[in-house]
Amino acid sequence: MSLFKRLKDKFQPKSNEVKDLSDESLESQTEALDDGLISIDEFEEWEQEQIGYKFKVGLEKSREKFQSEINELMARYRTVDEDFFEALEEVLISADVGFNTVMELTDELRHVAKVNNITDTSELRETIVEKMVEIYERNDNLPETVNIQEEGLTVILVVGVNGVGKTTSIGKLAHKYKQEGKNVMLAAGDTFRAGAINQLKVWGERVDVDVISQAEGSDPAAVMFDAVNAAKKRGTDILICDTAGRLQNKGNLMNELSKMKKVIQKVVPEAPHESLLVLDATTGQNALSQAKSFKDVTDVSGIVLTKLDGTAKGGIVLAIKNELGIPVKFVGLGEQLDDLQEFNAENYVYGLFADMVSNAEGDDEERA
Ligand SMILES: Nc1nc2c(ncn2[C@@H]2O[C@H](COP(=O)(O)OP(=O)(O)OP(=O)(O)O)[C@@H](O)[C@H]2O)c(=O)[nH]1
Ligand SMILES: [Mg+2]
Repeated sequence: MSLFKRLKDKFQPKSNEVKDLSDESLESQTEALDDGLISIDEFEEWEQEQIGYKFKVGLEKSREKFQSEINELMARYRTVDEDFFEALEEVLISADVGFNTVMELTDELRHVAKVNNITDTSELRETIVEKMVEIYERNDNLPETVNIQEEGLTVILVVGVNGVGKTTSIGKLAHKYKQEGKNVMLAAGDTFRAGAINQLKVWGERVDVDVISQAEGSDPAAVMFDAVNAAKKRGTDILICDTAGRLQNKGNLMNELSKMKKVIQKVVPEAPHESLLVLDATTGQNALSQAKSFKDVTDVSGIVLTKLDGTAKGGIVLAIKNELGIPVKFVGLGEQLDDLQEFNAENYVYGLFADMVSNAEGDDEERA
C-alpha cells in the first residue's frame, strides 16, 4: 500500500460524516466511549484519529508553508531536471530539514526519477514524502521508545537551555504518565532561577503530583539526592527531574549536570533511564548547535522538541535525527496539557502532508 493510503486509513474517519474533533466535543465523545458500547478496535481507531488531529493542528504552519512551496515548485518546473532539483533543495533547506539530509534526499530522488523514467515533476510529489520517511527511519538502531521500567523506579532527567520549555514539558509528561496510571513525582532541580521552583510546584498542583524541592539557591545535587530517596521510599514509578537552563556560565551548568547524575546514581545505579534534551523548534539551526554542545558533555538519550506549533520550519525533526543521531521522543504541538505527544514518523508526516493524504483517494497507482 502506498504511504498516503496507509496514512489515510490510519488517521481519517472511515465514515462519510467528518467528525468534529475540536475541544468540547472531545469530552462528550469520551463519555460516549465510556458507556461500554464501543469495541477496543473502534476505540483504537478513535484514538488514532485524535492523535492524527493533534499532529495536523500542531504542524499547520509548517504544512501550509511546505505545501504551498512544493505546489509553486511543481507549477514552475514541470519537467524533472537539475534546475528542479536545485529549487527543491532550496525549499527543503528553508524548512530546516538540514543540509546533509537534503542532499541525501535529492540524490535518492534523482535516482528514482532516472530508474523509473519519471519526467513529470508532479509524479515525484509522493516520492518526496516517502523518501523523507524512509530517510528518517533508516537509522533504526536508535531506540525511539521512552525507556520506562516495567518495575521499580524510572528516573527521567530533563535538560536544556533557558526558555526552551523544560518545565512545561515536565508538567505535560507528568500528566501523561499519571493518566496512564503511574505514580509520578517531580524534582525541582532548577534552584538557580528565581521563581523556577514555584513554577514546578504550580505544575505539581495542576496535575496533582508531589514535588520535592529545597530553598532557592540550594545545591541541586542535594535536591536530587532527596528526591530519588523519597521516590524509592514511596514506591514512585516515575521521577522527572527539572534542571536549570542558565547558570553563571556554561561550564558551571555542565558540571552541575554531571554532579546531579552522580548523586542520582548513588541511589539508583542505572539511572537516569532517560536524559531528555529539550529543544525549541522555533530556534532552528540554533537548536542543533545547542544539541551538539550538550551531547559533548552529557549523554542525551532523546530529544523533546517543543513549540513545533510555533514554527513553519518543521523539517528540523529530520535534521535532528540525521545530523545528531539522537531520536526525537516527544514533540510539543501546543500549549494544552495533552499537546506533548510521543513522536512517531508517520504521525509527523501525516501532520505535514495531511492535505495531500486526503487527496490521495482514487489514486490507485503504486510505485515500487
Ligand atoms: N506554543 C507552545 N509553547 C510552548 C510549548 N512548550 C513550552 N511552551 C512555552 O514556552 C515558554 C517557556 O517554557 P518553560 O517550560 O518555562 O521553559 P524552561 O525551559 O523551563 O525555561 P527556564 O526555566 O527559564 O530554563 C512557556 O511560555 C511555555 O508555555 C509548546 O510545545 N508550544
Ligand atoms: Mg524551567
